[in-house]
Amino acid sequence: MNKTDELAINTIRILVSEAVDKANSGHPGLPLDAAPMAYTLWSKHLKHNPKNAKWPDRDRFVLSAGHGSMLLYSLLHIFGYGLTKEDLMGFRQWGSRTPGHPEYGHTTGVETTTGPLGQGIANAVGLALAEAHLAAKFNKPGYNVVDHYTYAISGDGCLQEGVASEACSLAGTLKLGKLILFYDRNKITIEGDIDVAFTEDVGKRFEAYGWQVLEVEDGNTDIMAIENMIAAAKREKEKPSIIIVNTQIGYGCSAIAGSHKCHGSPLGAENTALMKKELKWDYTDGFYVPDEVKEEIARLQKGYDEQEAEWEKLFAAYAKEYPDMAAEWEKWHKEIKAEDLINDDALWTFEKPLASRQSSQEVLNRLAARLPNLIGGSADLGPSNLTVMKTREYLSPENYAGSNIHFGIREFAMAAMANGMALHGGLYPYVATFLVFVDYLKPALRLSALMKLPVTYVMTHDSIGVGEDGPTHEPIEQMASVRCTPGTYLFRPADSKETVAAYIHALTKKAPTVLALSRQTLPLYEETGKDALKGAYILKDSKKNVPDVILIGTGSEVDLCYKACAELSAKGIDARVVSMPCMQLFEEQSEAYKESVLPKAVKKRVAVEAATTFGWNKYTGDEGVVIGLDHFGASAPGNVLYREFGITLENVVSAAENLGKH
Ligand SMILES: Cc1ncc(C[n+]2csc(CCOP(=O)(O)OP(=O)(O)O)c2C)c(N)n1
Repeated sequence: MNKTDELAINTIRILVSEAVDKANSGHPGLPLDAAPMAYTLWSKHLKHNPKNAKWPDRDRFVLSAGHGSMLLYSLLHIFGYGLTKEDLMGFRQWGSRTPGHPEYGHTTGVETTTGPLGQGIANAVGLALAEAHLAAKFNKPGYNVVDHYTYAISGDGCLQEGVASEACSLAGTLKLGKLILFYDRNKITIEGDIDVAFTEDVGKRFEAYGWQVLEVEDGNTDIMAIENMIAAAKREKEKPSIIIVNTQIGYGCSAIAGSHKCHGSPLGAENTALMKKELKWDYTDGFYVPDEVKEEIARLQKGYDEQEAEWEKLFAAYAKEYPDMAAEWEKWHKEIKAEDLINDDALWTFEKPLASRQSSQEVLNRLAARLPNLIGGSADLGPSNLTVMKTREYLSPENYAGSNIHFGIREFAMAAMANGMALHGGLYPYVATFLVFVDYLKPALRLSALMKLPVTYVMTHDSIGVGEDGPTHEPIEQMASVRCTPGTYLFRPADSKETVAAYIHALTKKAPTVLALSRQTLPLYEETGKDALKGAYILKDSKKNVPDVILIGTGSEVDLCYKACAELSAKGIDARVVSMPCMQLFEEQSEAYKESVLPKAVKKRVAVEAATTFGWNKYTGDEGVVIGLDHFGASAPGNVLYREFGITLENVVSAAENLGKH
């Protein structure tokens, strides 16, 4: 091992153990053993520029084993991403830029939020897919303006997670040759040796997925082997590569090396001192980066500057020769403006009632004609979710320019990949499945929210209206669970125009949006429209200034409220109908607006939604009533289920009539 490389690797090891010791919390084990592979990658292969962390053609690096965050923070520190010694000293503390697990948007140079094991790998697959798609769209002979690799480091844990298997299987099928995964095989997880729960041959598994499998015998010291394997991975153009790097957890400190005890506990002053001695670390200052390492990084930085300048030159020549393409590039890399879509009348025009999944299909296709960077698909339910963009081709290894994606039946990976595609930049991804299966992808939806990514979740078959497929396919608690996820919006449109509003919101809010869409036909109301972008609004007002009763509905149940309003009127009860397609958005409106829609003085309120009543009390109060479903559904025609479970016009009318009588 070259002396400077060795010193840099040991610098990382010492920074890791000092920071974890200082925080008295964290995971030193994996960073100590993965320092050689990470430093070798960063110093010898990674195309990046610490001075411009957002350079579009940089290689992407994902630390999927997010608990090893100090490894990433140490790299960001020594490579000059602006993370200071003080930041490292504040590891895991309130307000620091070095939280327990890497957080996208919080720390410059962190490409994705990781920590929930396995998802980082799926993000990396999404990043690599985005690269392949953009390269196919934009590159011209002699002008590879999109040409970068995606690297990820995972441990044993990530590779035990199902989401990694789902994503890697698809990556093999899609032949994502520029995806390179390091498997830090230290054979230790929290409960001890992996043999107690993980004895499969990972290499053979990946071979079966269609990956190139490479191995480094001694990842603790053999930098040359690591470097050579990265080069071999880069040479393979068709298959993604996994580099199995055999390591010893906690390498560098003999007192703890190889033991699960160093996975997630500080080494402590004594062992850190021992490690310094064993690594011949003579410096007395804490959190110290030796001059030789600084000089080496300064030398590398020159190369980074040149690399980016070359790309800028290449892009300028490209823009000259292909001005239309350069203009297109600009368009793809700009945020979508809500106003442009809100004022686009053609987007809002519909002729006849449709199921909201059909409205969604129509809107998606109208948007596809306007937004070239929409990309997405379904987890094998395209014909049911109606999520195919008709004028676009399917993406395949033969045609990365396609933008309809067959995700296969892999909901979790689909959503985590969409996060990766959104993170890449240049693309607006959407994913689709049945609403009931939101549970299969929920952890990725949570990370879309945490990272504020505008991923669109098109979730159809939104209620017992599904009918004959029965309770396994009928969502009950799903909408409530999405609604209570911070930073996440659930839109349940009542008709086609509300579906337009839902899409506009989804594409222009820095957050994920779940569209809950019906299988069955919904009315097309005259009164619906742009007000849906306020989350809730008066669809049909009472004659009096202060209504006798307010009926609140979402999606298919707005129809019941609308009809009930007429019946109540005939009985002399003056009702207001409020359509509430998105609770979370309504919550963001001004107090005055909220009061104008739901005046506090009106206590007689009925909410109707064919799902759990959980959460509705907020809008109906102690004196109101919620008509919903606090049990599972059943297998029968949808209209029979609505009748049998009492979600009927008759019940809405009588609930409204009886309010205040008891
Ligand atoms: C989805 C998920 N489940 C559980 C955890 C808790 N957890 C954190 S690290 C870890 C073990 C990881 O083992 P490995 O990847 O081998 O890392 P190493 O022991 O080498 O640090 C577990 C179970 C998590 N972070 N994410």
